[in-house]
Amino acid sequence: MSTISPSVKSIASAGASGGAAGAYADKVKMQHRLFGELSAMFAREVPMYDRALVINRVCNTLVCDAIKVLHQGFEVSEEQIERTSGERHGAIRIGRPDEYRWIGRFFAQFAMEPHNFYDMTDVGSKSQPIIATAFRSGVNPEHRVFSSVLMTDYFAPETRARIEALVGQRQVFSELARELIEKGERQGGLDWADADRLIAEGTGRIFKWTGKARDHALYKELCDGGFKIAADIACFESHHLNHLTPNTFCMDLYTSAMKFCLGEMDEAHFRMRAMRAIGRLRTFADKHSVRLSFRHLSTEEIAGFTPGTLSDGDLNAMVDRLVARLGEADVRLSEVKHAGFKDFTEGPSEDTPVLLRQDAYKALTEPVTFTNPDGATVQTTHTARFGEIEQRFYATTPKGRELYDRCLAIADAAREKDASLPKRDFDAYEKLYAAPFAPFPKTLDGLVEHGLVRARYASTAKGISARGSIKTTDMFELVKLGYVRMEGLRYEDFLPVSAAGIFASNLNQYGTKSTAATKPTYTKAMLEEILGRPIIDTDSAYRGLEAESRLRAYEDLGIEAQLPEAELAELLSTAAQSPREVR
Ligand code: OOG
Ligand code: NI
Repeated sequence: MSTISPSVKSIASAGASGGAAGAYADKVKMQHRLFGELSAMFAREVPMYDRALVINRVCNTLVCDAIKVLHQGFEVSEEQIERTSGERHGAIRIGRPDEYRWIGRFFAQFAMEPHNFYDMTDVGSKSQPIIATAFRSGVNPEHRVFSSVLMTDYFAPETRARIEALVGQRQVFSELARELIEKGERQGGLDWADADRLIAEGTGRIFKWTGKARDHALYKELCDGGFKIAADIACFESHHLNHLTPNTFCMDLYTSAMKFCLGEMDEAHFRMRAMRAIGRLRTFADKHSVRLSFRHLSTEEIAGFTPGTLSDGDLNAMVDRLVARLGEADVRLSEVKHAGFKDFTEGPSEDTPVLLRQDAYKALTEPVTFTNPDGATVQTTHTARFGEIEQRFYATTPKGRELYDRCLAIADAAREKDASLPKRDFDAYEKLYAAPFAPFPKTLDGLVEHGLVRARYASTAKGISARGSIKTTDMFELVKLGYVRMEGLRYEDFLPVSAAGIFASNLNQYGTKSTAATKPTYTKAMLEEILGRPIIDTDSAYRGLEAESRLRAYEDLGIEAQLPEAELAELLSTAAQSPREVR
């Protein structure tokens, strides 16, 4: 009898959402509906967003066409592309601790828990008076919201008092929203009618852009004093989304398509870039990367695909189709008011599949009506909302993360030394930026072998039928024998340095130095206190997922008893950190 199974099973059932489920709406389904509605809201608010989604959809479909050729047997329906393209992350900036706690309680109704502590006051010259966490599901998350809260004690007492007085006047959560959240907490869930009411509170009030603000004098003073972030938070009426980011299957194709549609890149140049982006899929779109983007497919199904060749003729035909489609009226971005696209993508070089890559069209200048304390109104503009895009890759181990941080620092420095290179000679720029990432292997096998990224393991039918004759517990060996299948774990979180870059670039202000007598220090415990709930550390969560999958695989193969006792104990305790599904 296996010594592991009882423990694994008890780990697996601990923390499940419990008895009330069933009577109420599935929280993950609620989450999908919430983000569908938020996306529709944002599309109404920001025409650029809506059109960029069409471009993303066109590019993603083309990537699917290429993968169909490269992996015979790969099938993806329109509906699945739609679903995969529905993944979003948003960002909100909050003014008061009590508002922040309501936000935490709101997201908990949608099975979204706080993951990681991001201290934005501690990122060098890009520092902002902000601490944050991101709300998402623990298991297979599709949506997330980076949620920050303004730390007013970062400022000198007089500024602090004015910010607090202004932000203290508003009530972002209506009485109905608060009642619904309390009801959900009491009952352990909400029925669909209540769920829809709560979602409507989100799109109709909590996350909605109103174009209305208060106290223009204070706004101006804060902006001029270098505290744009405080102005962006304190003077507005809601926790409006400042961006809502879809995911792309191919960053380089999407960014070139955007620049082409914005009129920043001519057709000949676009053709060249599109050819290269799609052509690179021949190397990069291996089976493991297909699994990263298409989660409706199991590793088992993907293993069954047979390799095909994408000819230059195929490539040409695809690019022709793309150019024709992007010439249509619905994606003529040059006709929409905009501030252009960023010159380069943040994150690892295009050949290094770790963590995430992000890019964006720049923040739009939008009309705002200020109401002053004396009742007078001021018509002006505010520039903060922008159009991010992202592509997610493998989650790193601490060793992988450390290597990434080192490579990134070198690559960033090289880029800064010649800031106009991306515009002058993109090829040369790509080479320059990729060179520092050379220490990273470029495939999942290599990355796992060097202990740089996390993976998940599962026994195969072949392995199970070999039960009793298996003589090794070495995972690489087991994978080689075909007894175990490996897949990379996708990185589901944010990166403080790149988040800091986003604050800096869309506020058009590098960072804010503390004006308090001594700069306060902030801790995860402080944010947990504000939230009233623990913040999950995702390093342990990824480690837990990996360990739990190992245990299961060993158990399926009947080789857990071959593990040294200490190793087994270690695996069991690590596996206990694995996130539980809440529905
Ligand atoms: C949040 C920035 C963080 C990301 O993708 O890193 C973020 C903000 O600008 O409020 O969304
Ligand atoms: Ni973002």
